[in-house]
Amino acid sequence: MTEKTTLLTRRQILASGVALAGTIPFLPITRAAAAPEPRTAKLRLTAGTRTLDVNGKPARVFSLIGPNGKPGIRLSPGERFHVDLVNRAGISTIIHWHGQLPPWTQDGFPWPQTPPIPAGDTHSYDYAPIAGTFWMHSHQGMQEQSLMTAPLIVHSAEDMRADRQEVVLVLHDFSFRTPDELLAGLTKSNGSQSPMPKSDMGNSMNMGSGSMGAMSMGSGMVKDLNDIDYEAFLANDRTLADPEVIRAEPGGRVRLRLINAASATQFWIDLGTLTGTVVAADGFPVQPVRGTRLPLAIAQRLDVLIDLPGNGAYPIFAQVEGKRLRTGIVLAAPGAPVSRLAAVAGENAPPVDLSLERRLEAVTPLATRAPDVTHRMILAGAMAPYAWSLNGEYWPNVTPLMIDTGQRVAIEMLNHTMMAHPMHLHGHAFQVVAINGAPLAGAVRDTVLVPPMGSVTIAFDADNPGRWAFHCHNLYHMMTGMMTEVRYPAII
Ligand SMILES: [Cu+2]
Repeated sequence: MTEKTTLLTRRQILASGVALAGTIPFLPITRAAAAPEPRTAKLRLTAGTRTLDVNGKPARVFSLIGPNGKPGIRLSPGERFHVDLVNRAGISTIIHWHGQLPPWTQDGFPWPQTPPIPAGDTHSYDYAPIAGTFWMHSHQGMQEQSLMTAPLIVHSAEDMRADRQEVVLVLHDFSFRTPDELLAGLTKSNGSQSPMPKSDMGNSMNMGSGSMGAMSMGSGMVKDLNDIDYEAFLANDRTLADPEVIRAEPGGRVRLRLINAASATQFWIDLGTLTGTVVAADGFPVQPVRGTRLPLAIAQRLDVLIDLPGNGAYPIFAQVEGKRLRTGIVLAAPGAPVSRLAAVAGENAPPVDLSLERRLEAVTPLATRAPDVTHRMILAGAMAPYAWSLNGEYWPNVTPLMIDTGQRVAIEMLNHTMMAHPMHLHGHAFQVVAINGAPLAGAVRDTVLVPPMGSVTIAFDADNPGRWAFHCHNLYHMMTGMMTEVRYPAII
């Protein structure tokens, strides 16, 4: 709670009328810099189960509870990720620290060398984390679909100086059906019997109607959206029927940490009457970009600075692409009345796109260098039969992409499908260097959306030897094949 202390200290100084100029401008900074004393004790993270209330009905889901009894882990500047993961979930599990860059044996992927943790066992992790907004989720079976996810927030020294109230917003898609039922519905060949409204749609040009979740692209092409009709969309585990209300100070300055932890849903963040400033993508700082409606693909994060303009209540919505459905939270001044919010927006949201990606620019880009090796990857697949592939291969029957330590590696991803694919590389932060063939000095991040029939090129330095998963983060695409391995030599 160092941050809170620092924050209050500065606010108290401000409230007392003492000018923060002249002799003491850096008082809070000095305190913040001196305050974090790296803990040597291990933190305890417990994988378990819990019961959520979703629109009045109980739902049994997984949980990841940190040392303070809240979901996930928050680290102070300089603190190591020194964690005992205790498996009380009643089933073997393994947790991936999404976007972090640990040695590969601590990445939380079920390689033969790093098997899942049996029920009842404890496994220890110890690595130097990178600062920013990250998250954690199971990489075992379909546990992530059952909400085995949580925030992983690593504070920087700059965070502690900034005097901003931190608000974490985690998004989920939710169904009372099990992930197995949902997957079976998608892969069932007889679409007319399927509970999935899109299973008969395929990769075709003929539009369905009603809740089909497809959208005209204006040129006669039809883009597929939303494989699954979810029953609820959660913001910090709650729907808009009973949203979380976070009390901000009047004129409050907020750092909103957005995490799309959904299984198969992409959102538009809608700040309503507010304007935010995007300052980080997937945890990595970007040059500031102002905006009110921000696309957030599956597994991505955005840090958005918001200065509340008054003493009112300000909803932060997340609207499902291609639909009117939305979820959200409310930022409200103390005592400000909060009116009931409609869970349905006035019109369908457009498909999540690269409009923001094109504007993002890393604060710390890769050093200028030509790639030593360029891998080309074809993203293929369709709704019927429901199966998705990379370079024609279906996980786990894949040929690893071989890279070598010291190389600058480029991967050109060509999407030959009518769906967008949020592609995530483990163990490396990459820079987005081209969109549809047009060069870009874009964001450094860990997950990028490759739009239907579009292409995105990423580049990174091969500096973390190991076996690394590279996959679509739409979990039903991943489960039906859209995953491969990036591997260094001499790692078996
Ligand atoms: Cu995909």
